[in-house]
Amino acid sequence: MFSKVLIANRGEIAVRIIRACRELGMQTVAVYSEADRQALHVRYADEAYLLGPAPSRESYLRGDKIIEIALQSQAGGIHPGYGFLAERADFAQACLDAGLAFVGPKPSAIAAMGDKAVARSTVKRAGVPVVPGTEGEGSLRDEELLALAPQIGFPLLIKATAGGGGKGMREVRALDEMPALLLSARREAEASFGDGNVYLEKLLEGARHIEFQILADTQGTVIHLGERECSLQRRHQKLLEESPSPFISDDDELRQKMGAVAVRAAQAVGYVNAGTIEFLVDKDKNFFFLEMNTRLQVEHPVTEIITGVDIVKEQIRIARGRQMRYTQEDIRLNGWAIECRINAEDPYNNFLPSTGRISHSLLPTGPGVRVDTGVYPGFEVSPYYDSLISKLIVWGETRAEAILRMRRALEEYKIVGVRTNIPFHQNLMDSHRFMGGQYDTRFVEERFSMEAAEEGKIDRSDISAIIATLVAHQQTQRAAHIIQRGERDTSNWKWLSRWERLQR
Ligand code: MV4
Repeated sequence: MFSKVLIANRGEIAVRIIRACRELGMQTVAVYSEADRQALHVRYADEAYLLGPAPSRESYLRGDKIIEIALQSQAGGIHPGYGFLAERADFAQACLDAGLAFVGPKPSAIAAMGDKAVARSTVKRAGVPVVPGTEGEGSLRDEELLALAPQIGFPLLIKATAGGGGKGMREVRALDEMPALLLSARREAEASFGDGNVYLEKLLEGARHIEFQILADTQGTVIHLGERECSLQRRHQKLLEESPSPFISDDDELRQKMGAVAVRAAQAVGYVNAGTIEFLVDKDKNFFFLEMNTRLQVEHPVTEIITGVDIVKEQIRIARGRQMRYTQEDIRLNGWAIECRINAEDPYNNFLPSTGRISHSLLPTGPGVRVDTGVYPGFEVSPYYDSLISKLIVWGETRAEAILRMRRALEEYKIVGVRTNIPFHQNLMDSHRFMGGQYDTRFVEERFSMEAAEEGKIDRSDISAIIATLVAHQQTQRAAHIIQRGERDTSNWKWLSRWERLQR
């Protein structure tokens, strides 16, 4: 059984994985690019090896070199983190062929879920609801797609079978615009994935993006760890995640139903290790399988915080062939967790990536606060990788307490040297729609602007606290009661207790 793990990643997630290994008493091997000589993950690991030049293609995507380093350093397993090689079935297979454990699912499960059309038909056969669309897994020609489109109905979406991240996705409002959109979708998919194959799905408008965390061991036990609300995103980049989802938080029956379906979807491909089932949920709480992510996700901490399960440690135990330490009945959701992704980017300039040396930094601490970071004062943020520099996660007994705590933590957090999206998160925490949990996947792009948020910011927290209470409960009689009372004292504590009284 292996006791040394190579971490095939960088940044905050590499540090996160090293910490889990350390707690398990396992040795760690880091790999790094020329841009990451001074990186935190290199310092934290027991050993570190240079992969090559900064561009990912020449470093973190060099699966051959990474396997070679694992063998030389006598690591017995490779943890891929997220991104880079995490969802490459060929890499997972190459690890197994070299006699290394891959801390993740089997190559066959990665491949089945990686092809979105195969994933759709596989889970559908297992009784999982999917959005109406084209059936089967082979490639369809334009004439066939054009003939099927009217049966599915408009508006619809063209999606790349190799897809993910919205690449190669096109909205089609009418049949006559479809040939041109098919052409551009195929071109984009070909350029992004080297595969121009596409399929069709009916477009669900104004839906929420809710995902379920799955854990499965090699003995056949599959459990879910509840959901995460991931609708707050911009251009397919998530900005904030929370658990539970405000949309289903009070509906445990729906949660258990979706969770059971998520487990069934994972079982349909013989899934082992940690994974995530993404659903779209419409206003009427109908839910549909969207895709499965066959990796550890950026937002896994919100689930860890409310379940108490260390997902990364559990991943490693599972990869060592151990039985899971939990059954479904052991899993309880306690309180509320929110994660803000802190990116080196300028929210006042179209979220343009920001690079440079971090000269000073002060991390928020104290009760209910966790920061997963890959940087420190003196570190140079380079343009070669994604702009995520840390994740700020808070826990509260209730959603309101978590929001107030996040406000406090964002205020404490100081980073000098690069621009960050912290001001964006601060404005978001003051947004009435966010406070009321009333947002879908279009919210940030269509209804939120930094300028509008900052107009009349004087006295913002008190005013917004009252309005949040009202917005969240505008349909209820009890909310009307509060308006009539017209109380003036609106300190955070009063707001909190009032909101919580209303939510009971
Ligand atoms: C959809 C959809 C609406 N209807 N499918 C976006 C990326 C890819 N993972 C799937 N995506 C979507 N698929 C149907 N049938 C809306 C989206 C979508 C979305 C999904 C999750 C999170 C954010 C999103 C933002 C825009 C569109």
